[in-house]
Amino acid sequence: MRTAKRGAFIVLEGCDRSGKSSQSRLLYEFLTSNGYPAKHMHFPSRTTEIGSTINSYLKNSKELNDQVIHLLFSANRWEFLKEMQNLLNTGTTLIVDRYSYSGVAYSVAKGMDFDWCMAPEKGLLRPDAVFYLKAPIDYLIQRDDFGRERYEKKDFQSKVANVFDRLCEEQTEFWHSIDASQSEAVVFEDIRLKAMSVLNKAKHKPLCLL
Ligand code: DGP
Ligand code: NA
Ligand code: NA
Repeated sequence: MRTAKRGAFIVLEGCDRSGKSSQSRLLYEFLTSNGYPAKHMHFPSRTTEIGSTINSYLKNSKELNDQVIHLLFSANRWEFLKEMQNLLNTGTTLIVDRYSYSGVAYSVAKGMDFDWCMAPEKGLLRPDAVFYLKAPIDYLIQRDDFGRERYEKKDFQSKVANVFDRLCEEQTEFWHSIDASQSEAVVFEDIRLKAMSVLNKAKHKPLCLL
């Protein structure tokens, strides 16, 4: 694996409506307009065949058992492993909206076993940094469009948040908690500063696996 001048792998995680999509887009735009090669990705990627099944599940037009949908979400990340590896190794920074941690958080929130949920993620790339956009659930559920998809229910989101909180506490080396209840501009300033430091450090570190 080439390690010189590789891109950084940055993940944004958080509950539904925590601002990940806007913030990851802002970061992507900031990097590209400042001359850093970058790509903006989002999981689940609903564009593949697996992704289209996931979409039907999320829109409540298809029922699947908990284990099956868990493995499909994971498979959807595996579909992009080679592409992500190539981009990082050729110097492109990846800004990824959700990743394996959503995989674990949403399934553990259903009562599934943590280690079972993490197992299919083993061997995927490990991010250089996870920015956890954290805000009170009562604040998130007031946001536009909340409640349209399967998981967008208050009690369920609280359970998801508990899993993210636990991951953030356990993986302090690369998880960064961001106060997502601040204005978009303030949140972005926090993310931008942290991201630049991550980009600098990642250049000298080999890519690792989960
Ligand atoms: P989004 O497109 O980011 O709004 O995600 C759609 C929904 O799917 C959202 O409620 C979070 C959930 N989700 C994302 N990734 C996973 C995953 O790997 N497993 C499960 N069970 N849910 C996920
Ligand atoms: Na959503
Ligand atoms: Na999103």
